[in-house]
Amino acid sequence: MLIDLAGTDHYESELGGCGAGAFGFGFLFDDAGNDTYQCAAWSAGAGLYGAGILIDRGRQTDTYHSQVFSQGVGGPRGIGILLDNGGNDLYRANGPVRSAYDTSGSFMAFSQGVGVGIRPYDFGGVGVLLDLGGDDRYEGGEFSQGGGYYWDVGALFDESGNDLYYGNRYAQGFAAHQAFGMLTDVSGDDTYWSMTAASQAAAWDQSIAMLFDLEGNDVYRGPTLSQGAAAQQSKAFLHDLSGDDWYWSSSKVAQGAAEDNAYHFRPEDPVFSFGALLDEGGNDRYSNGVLNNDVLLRLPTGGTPNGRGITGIAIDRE
Ligand SMILES: [Ca+2]
Ligand SMILES: [Ca+2]
Ligand SMILES: [Ca+2]
Ligand SMILES: [Ca+2]
Repeated sequence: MLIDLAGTDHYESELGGCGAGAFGFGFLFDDAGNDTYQCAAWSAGAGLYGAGILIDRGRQTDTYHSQVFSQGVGGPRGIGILLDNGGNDLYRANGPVRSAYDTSGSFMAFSQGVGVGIRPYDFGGVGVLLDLGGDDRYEGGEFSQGGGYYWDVGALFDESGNDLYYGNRYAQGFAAHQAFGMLTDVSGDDTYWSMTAASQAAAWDQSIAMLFDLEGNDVYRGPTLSQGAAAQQSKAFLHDLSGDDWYWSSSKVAQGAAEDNAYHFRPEDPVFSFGALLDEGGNDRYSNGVLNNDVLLRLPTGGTPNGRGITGIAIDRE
């Protein structure tokens, strides 16, 4: 355990640091100051076969720099929590660990409120990132910002402020392979920006993913399988409760959509996926043809194999 009560501090580590537990328990508490946490992997509130907790109680600006498996990550049978009490903070986990998909210019993160298992060897744990105030920047690579991968749970909760969420494949409320992931942002005018695939309430392979934004005029900019989109017997839900919002996607498989179900599809006992987007209030714009105070219901066309096709619902209420 490390407890620091004042001053502007700089914490630095490679593998396992800044409140990390591997086959054990690690705890870091910092009470005040503009702090920097430069801890590379399995760090900053990270647990695998154990628990790691990082609490920053001060309301000044803090900087969190990691590479992978950090900033509120629950690895196999682990619990990881990162709690920041306020301030305009920077969370970065975006390189240089190379992409899990060999995507040039993309990096593997598994960070910022993420549960991660070692598929198929062992299931994951619980990873949580809580930020209670300030205009924050979340910069993540693949698998970041409230999500689960392989039998686990991950969540990111941001209480207030005009925040920027930037991620890559599987980000901002995602779940893959029998997992649950959620991103909740209570207030502020927020920007959600993700690239490549599967973001902003995106679920894949018997998983559940959610994104809740309660207040503010928000911008959602996502790739394919995003903004309430599910595939392979999954469920996804994006719920924005107020504000003038803009939903943009590079794909039709977005904004209340579900696609392929080939993984576990049996014609005699078919199980499908479901994607939903619900926006309540405001003057909103959508790239996929949803109108204000209207419902866009998309159903599979006849004869598609494995229940494949863009299916889902988008509801806009004034
Ligand atoms: Ca903050
Ligand atoms: Ca916010
Ligand atoms: Ca909104
Ligand atoms: Ca709205």
